[in-house]
Amino acid sequence: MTDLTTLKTAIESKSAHIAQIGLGYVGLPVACMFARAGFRTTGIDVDIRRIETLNRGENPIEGIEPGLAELITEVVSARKLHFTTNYSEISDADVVIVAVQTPVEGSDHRPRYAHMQSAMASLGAILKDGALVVIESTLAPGTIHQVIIPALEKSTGGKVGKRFQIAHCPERVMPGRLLYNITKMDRVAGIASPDIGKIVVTLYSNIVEGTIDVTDILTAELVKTTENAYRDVQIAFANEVAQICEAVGGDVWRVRELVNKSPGRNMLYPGAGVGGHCIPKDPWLLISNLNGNYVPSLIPTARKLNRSMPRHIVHLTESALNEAGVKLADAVIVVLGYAYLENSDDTRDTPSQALVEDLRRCCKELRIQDPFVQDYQTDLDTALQGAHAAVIMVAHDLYHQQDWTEKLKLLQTPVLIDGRHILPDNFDAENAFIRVIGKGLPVND
Ligand code: SAJ
Repeated sequence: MTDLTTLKTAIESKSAHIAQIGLGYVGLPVACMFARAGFRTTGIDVDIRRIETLNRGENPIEGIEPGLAELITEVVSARKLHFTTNYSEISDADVVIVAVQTPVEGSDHRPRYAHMQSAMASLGAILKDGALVVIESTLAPGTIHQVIIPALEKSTGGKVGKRFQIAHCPERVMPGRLLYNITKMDRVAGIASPDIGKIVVTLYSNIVEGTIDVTDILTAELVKTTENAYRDVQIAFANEVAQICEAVGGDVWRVRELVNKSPGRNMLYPGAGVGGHCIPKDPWLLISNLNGNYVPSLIPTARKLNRSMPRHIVHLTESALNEAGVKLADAVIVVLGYAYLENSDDTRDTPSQALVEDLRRCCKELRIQDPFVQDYQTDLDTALQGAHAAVIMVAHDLYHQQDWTEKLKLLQTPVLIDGRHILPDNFDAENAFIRVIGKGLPVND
């Protein structure tokens, strides 16, 4: 039985064996950083191809991740970090960090914890007595106590606080800044007792330069889901004001600029939609475990408004095509941008998917161009050549760099829908049919 003193000493002396379950955007950099800090570390994942890639010292994560590829090579060649699919290789782990996905699926937007429960069953069967289990995955409030602890008590046959210790340290990563965010951002540590808190702070101080804010487990679950629900509501507000401006002939970009001069205002950017692995999911996690004690309105409404933005872009496209004398059904349309975020290849929950599915049903031909997404890296001019309309869905640098007056000459009809305010405000729209999100057409007085 490892008592807390033994565990604390093992972590302080770096003799502790750390296991990382889940080697995605969160788990992989965390495992590498603990290995670089000097801990013997073992990474576990169910994806054998990912394990083989990693054991060759190669980086399986797409996109631009400064420092990650080099770090993987460094710690694997120093034999500080080993990857496996076999849970028996972590039966002597003193600390087990868990970062497996917690998706929200179906029309009810309920969380699906199958991956997590499977991991807890496999882990509990081999978990070392007294080991510390740290859940980094984003969880609906109450999940540690209602799902994780019961699953681990069942698979270990023991009790939390005795057979094993538990903590919840949600991550704040962002594609493109994985290592930077883990290192620099403050980290919330949800713990069950002050003694565990001291141990968790000692552990994470090896990789986190930011402040480690110790709190109770429920608060940690609430903070993570709330911070992303907050962002989703903020973006929804910007999207609503954009549509108000369109309706009255205003310019939301000028409105936002001046609103944000008012103290305490920080209106975010309207756009063609909200994608990614966090923002679309976490608001649903936050409100998924209320047991009828409260019926939320703002958060689900914001979610639905943001999910409606791709359809709004379809309406703008149809409006501009009609003005140009082209029916949607006869139109060849180019969608510019399929990633969910600028200058990224990450397409998880991308707004472009909903737009593409909508347009494919009602236009003659659909083309997709994205400089970062493997399947769509066609040359921009080739993609534009002969089309009736171009629809900008992502603010990739490539699209900012174009002379759109020239590019429009490649199209059969000069129709451009700007879903991310790429066009300069002084863009000469002479003889072109332009729609910019949040910029209304002149309203007849
Ligand atoms: N978006 C807008 N308007 C905005 C900001 C974003 O439409 O003003 C859209 C983006 O185009 C994208 C989606 O929302 O489709 C999400 O963008 P994001 O900037 O929030 O990027 P994410 O999804 O990588 O968010 C992550 C989150 N971090 C974690 O969950 C740990 C989020 O909490 C952070 O605020 C964000 O990174 C960040 O900016 O660091």
